[in-house]
Amino acid sequence: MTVREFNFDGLIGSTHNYAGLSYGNVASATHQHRPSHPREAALQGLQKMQTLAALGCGQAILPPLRRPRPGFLRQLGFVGGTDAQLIQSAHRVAPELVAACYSAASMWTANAATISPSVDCGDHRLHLSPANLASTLHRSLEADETTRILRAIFANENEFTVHDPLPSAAALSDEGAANHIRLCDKHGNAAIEIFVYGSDPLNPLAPKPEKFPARQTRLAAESIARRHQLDPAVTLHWQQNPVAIDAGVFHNDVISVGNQNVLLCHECAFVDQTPRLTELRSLFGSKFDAQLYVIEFSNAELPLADAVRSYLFNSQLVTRPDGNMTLICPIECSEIESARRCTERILQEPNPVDDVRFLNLRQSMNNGGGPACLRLRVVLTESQVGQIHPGVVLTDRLAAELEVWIKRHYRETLSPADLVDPDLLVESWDAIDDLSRILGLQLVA
Ligand code: SUG
Repeated sequence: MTVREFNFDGLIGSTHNYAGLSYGNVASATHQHRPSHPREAALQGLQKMQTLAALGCGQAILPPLRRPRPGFLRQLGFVGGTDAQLIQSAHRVAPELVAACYSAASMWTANAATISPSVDCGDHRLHLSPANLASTLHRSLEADETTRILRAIFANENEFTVHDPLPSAAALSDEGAANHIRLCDKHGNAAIEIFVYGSDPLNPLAPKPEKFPARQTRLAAESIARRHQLDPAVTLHWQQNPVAIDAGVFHNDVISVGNQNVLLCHECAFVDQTPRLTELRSLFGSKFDAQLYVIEFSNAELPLADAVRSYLFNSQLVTRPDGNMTLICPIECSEIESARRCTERILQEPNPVDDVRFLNLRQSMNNGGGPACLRLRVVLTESQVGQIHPGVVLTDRLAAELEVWIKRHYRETLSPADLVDPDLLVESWDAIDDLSRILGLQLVA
């Protein structure tokens, strides 16, 4: 069957700012309260999408959520005649709550949902489980809106099932595809799906991080695999190494990345890594007539701190139409010596990766979001491609329109104090109204 992998990138929203809301995310804490550059951020993200499209990869966008979301402040008991007054009064008491209602974090669409292509699923529909993002307050506000948008884009119920997010409970905390790896020989064949969890609330004896929170639970991952009707024989649940979480690896996609028959990982990625990888090799060998390339990096080659600073494993690994692979790295990987050497090793060793690109995504990186955070992978059959909402597929024309839209609506600079500026609210909502028109998609509930 002809299939195509699409990357749905988050179009970076006009309220992109550094509020330091994500405990355990080192970059977010480091850049807290610094001015951000929303226009530059969005153009950097668009540039990445265009690079992928030029490589021949399927490229689409997920729109930013409408921010601010003053209804959240009202739910928490704040009052104000107008939304601007409400925001100002809440800001006097709790600026971090105002930052949460202004957050543009939906840009990191690797956390929007977990996707299982139809070929992996018992009912042969493509399953999407929007993430509840229950472990951080600002991101938990994304789940209902993301679900609505995914239902509008993947509307055909004969082809797609968009589930509700899992109940928003600590034991079911789910961060989406950032903790999910799909390995196979070809995208069109049923794959091995690996779910990586950070904590196992039903097993008090499981190892735990000591410093930072584990965001993904085993119970959430198992529930998603069940809903997606995955074959248990090729569905693996691995635990993320708590040492990595304590070093700032808040999602698995900061310590490993897989695509088809290639898995890049740090030696500190998983609990019991050696037996896990042995099990994977044997499963892959029994299922596919293709070689699995596991490229593991030692702590000596790439200290954990450098893995987190460079975001090497948050590179996007994509298959080009010629069958070989390109690694889209953050530019930091070319600047940090250890990470740069790792990219050289990948190119030197025999494996399908023959091209490495370094992209400047610093505005997103400063909040802990690299190339792979900014995209949600969706493997679609030819007929499913025709069923998604066409307005979100990136064409040259849409890219040009988005560039004009960004330049028209986005500020150059945003400081934390600007979040109480009533003009920012109006500007941000106008931008979303205009985007609804460009995409032909109703973005306001
Ligand atoms: O959830 N940052 C995001 C970054 C998400 C990265 N995604 C993946 N690894 N897939 C997060 O921590 C920062 C928000 C702030 O500080 O304002 C933030 O939410």
